[in-house]
Amino acid sequence: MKKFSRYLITSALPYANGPLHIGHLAGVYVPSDIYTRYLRMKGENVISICGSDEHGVPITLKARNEGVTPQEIVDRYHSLNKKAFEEFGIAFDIYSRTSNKIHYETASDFFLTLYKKGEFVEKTTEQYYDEEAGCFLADRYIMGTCPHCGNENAYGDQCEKCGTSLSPNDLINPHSTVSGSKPVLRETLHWYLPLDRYEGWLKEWILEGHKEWKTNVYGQCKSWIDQGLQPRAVSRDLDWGVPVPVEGAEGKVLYVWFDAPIGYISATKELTPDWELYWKDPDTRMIHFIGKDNIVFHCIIFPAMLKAEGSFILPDNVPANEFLNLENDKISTSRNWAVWLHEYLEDFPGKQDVLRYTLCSNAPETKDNDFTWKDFQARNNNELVAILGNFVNRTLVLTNNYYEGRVPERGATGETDKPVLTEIGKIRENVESSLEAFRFREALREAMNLARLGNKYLADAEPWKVIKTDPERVKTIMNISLQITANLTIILEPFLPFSMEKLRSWLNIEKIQWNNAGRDDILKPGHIIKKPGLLFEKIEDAEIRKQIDKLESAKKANEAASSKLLPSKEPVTFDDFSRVDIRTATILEAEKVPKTTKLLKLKIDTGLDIRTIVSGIAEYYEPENIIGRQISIVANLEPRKIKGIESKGMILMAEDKDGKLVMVSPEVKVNNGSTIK
Ligand code: B3M
Ligand code: ZN
Repeated sequence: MKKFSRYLITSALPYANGPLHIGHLAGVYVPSDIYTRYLRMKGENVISICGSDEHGVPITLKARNEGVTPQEIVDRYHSLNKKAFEEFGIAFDIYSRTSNKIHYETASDFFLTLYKKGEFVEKTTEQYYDEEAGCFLADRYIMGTCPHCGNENAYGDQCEKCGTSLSPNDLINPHSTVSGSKPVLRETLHWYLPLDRYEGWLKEWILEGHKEWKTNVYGQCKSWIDQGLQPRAVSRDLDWGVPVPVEGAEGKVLYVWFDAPIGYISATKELTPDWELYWKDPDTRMIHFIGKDNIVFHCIIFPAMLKAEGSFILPDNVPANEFLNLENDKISTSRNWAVWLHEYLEDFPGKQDVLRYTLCSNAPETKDNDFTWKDFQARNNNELVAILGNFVNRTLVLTNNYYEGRVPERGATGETDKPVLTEIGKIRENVESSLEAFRFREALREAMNLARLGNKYLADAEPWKVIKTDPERVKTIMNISLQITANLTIILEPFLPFSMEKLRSWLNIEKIQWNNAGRDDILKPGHIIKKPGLLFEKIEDAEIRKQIDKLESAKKANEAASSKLLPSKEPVTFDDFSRVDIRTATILEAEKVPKTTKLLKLKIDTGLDIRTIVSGIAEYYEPENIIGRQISIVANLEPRKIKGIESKGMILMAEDKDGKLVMVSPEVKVNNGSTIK
């Protein structure tokens, strides 16, 4: 692989509209920090960039709900999150924010460069406008009845009940969440990035040029490109964001996903006057650390923006992780189903490395993975305490007891010593190749093999017995064990920075450069070490019970909240009801709708005809499991286009106690087309 002279590491800018949780750390920030620390230990020229993403509708919505300004929201969470990253040792070189002046200037200039080059397509479309509030309505500011499941609180972009992704025009009886009034359609001008024009280049750059990218990343890029890229609007009718810097754009701001990635550039400008070396010199290797939901923005849209601007380098790799679940359920801010970083530190003060270790050991690197408190306890007690902590403690205590802390001379090495000394070098190479391949779970497992090696060596050599008969032999055993301990401070530093800082202080050494890892003479005879403390402490069942109880009460609170039945609707006459034609039908075929996570396309036999229905049930049913199922449908609903597919009718679904949708089916097989009355 090409040798680069410097590294630019970016980590996804978290939205400043809520606290950070373990999913953020596992998906993005622990891997990014491991890789950055590793590069620094190798003496590479590396900068690590991050900051708060402070625009976007979720922030303005939260501000409105709390009756404060968006600035107050982002100020609150910017400082909370910045502090949480610092407390977890996520060692960015800068943690900036996109409400900074330098970002407004940088994003405006970037837009103007593309605008003057004629890179944008200008298009006037009809959007919902609230005449009472005097503003255009972004998707989340419009609510109405979902045409699929009848949920009366569906948003303009999505029905959170059945999961169908919607556009505002789909909603029945839309109303503005700002004034409550019925919005009207008004023309509005926006600027579009013509991604379709970059399809050929993206095919070449990614599908041909970056076959080495992780399969989950490469696969998602390929499916987006193969489906054909569409122009994307880069502006919105909002009053919170970077104003569109051209004449006639009053009341319009840059779309948050246009301005946010430019936040990496503005943060770099803030950090160093040499920012152009990092962003424009082809000898810089740029790596984006993100979660899988950000792949399209970092692999397709932002690179197309950089390509269109023409003077920037492109990302060399984007090792995106999948999602972390918690106790077998999706982490959810709104359901308070999370382990919040600031709360973790209240319950486990000083145990940042235990969480870093667990989240790296279980990282969702190739598929979604699950965090459980039981596993957290096991990782700590059975690995950190019983292997790493035990080996280090014995080595340092015995050195203090036998030699008053002085590193002993090593005598002739025997048959049990030589393979151990060779293995130290091999483990360093294995850790290095895993880190270079962004396989952090594997790298950590390999690094822990060094602690396993030391633990076994000491247990087999039994210096506490041999000391009585062969004290010279014990000097060799302890010297080798001390060299292993010194090696651990190097190869575990990227993963467990707090613990390795402690261990270096007990060994009375400074941080050692990576290229010394594998050596068996780091600690010279006569070097004096200090008395050790405990590197890790056992975590008791009661502490874990407390965490699981916390989650149980969150679940109960959610059930209480979601069990509130929707208020009954206005009465209807029998004539009204009899106009709705509800029938039984059977599912003949089922498949996922591409580029959506919630929609299934079904071919059904209604007894009257064979037709297609698109339904937001992909989160609850696998296509192959519902072929042949008998369902109930509204057969005479006006046909509608959903993601380009004509859907004729609606499946009747009910919500179970966990808020999951289940089919409403006849209790026995009946003829298709049988009227439900
Ligand atoms: N604010 C994070 C998210 O989607 C998003 C990342 C921006 S990185 C430029 O949760
Ligand atoms: Zn719905």
